[in-house]
Amino acid sequence: CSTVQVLTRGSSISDDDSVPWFPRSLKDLDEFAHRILSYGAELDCDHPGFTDDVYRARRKEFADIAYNYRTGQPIPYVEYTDEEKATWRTMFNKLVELYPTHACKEFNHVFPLLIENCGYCPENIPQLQDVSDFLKSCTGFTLRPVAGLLSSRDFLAGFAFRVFHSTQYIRHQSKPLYTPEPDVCHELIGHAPLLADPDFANFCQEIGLASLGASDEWIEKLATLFWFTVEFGLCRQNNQNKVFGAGILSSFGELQYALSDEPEIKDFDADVVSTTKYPITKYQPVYFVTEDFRDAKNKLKTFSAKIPKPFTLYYDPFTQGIEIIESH
Ligand code: NLE
Ligand code: FE2
Repeated sequence: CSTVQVLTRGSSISDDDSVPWFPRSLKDLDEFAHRILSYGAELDCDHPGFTDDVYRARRKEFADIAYNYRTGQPIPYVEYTDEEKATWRTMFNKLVELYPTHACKEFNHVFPLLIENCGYCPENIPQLQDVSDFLKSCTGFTLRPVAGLLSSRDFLAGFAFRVFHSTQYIRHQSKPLYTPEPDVCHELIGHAPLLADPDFANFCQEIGLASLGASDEWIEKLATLFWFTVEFGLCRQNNQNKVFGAGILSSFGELQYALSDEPEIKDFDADVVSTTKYPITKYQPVYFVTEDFRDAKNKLKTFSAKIPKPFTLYYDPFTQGIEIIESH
């Protein structure tokens, strides 16, 4: 390869259509709004809200906010009902009992800042826009409302831009302590705190960048790595396992279980992790432990260097866009 062409945004990457489309600017993320996956059959029959008409109607209101949202707009404030606030309260009060002993130190460092700056408390469900503003001032991460599950490809692509797609609806009141779906509790309690940590934010963006233009097969591997880190990761601190995965941190039941003797705990090896199968509607049978977020990021970088792509790309923080260098 002797010539190198720097492509401007909007031009095509290559004539080779084997490279899947990917967003190159924040505005391109608007393309995802309507691409929500319907719940899998597994989730349907399990979902306690599925036969509750009031709950379903409420979910539609939230879906409409997300469908209509466009880059640059403020995320609409939502008035949560008393019932919704009660669900949050139950969950919040239970979880905060466990954080000092179960959560990683970075999480415990940020959590009080969210209480101070974003209205986190048992009585109040924080607003996405307030949390987004706070994260932006810490690491440049912002939140974007989403109606439900995105494909792994779309969800991971957001991270390349330090954008986290967040649901705004809350889980059904009948099951406050575990739900298989993401909801506002999972996003704001599980994910938001660590998105304010610089090393964690770098790790997340690294996965996002690795995913851009990758084949379906590699996207699945990256989504699995994401699952076992950002969603269900453990790390070692002072010779003890601590939790940093959001899926654990937002579930009182799984938080206790994850640090008990029941699950299998393995050291993190990206090649092994990326091909490990996992269930989505019950506690995880196996968790992987990394040393810290930098260690995780280095392992991920080594792994993603193997992803075949006919170009290299980098993120330009001034334009918040992706620049591409194509080799011929
Ligand atoms: N099981 C988690 C919870 O109950 O908060 C949600 C996991 C979403 C991947
Ligand atoms: Fe999540």
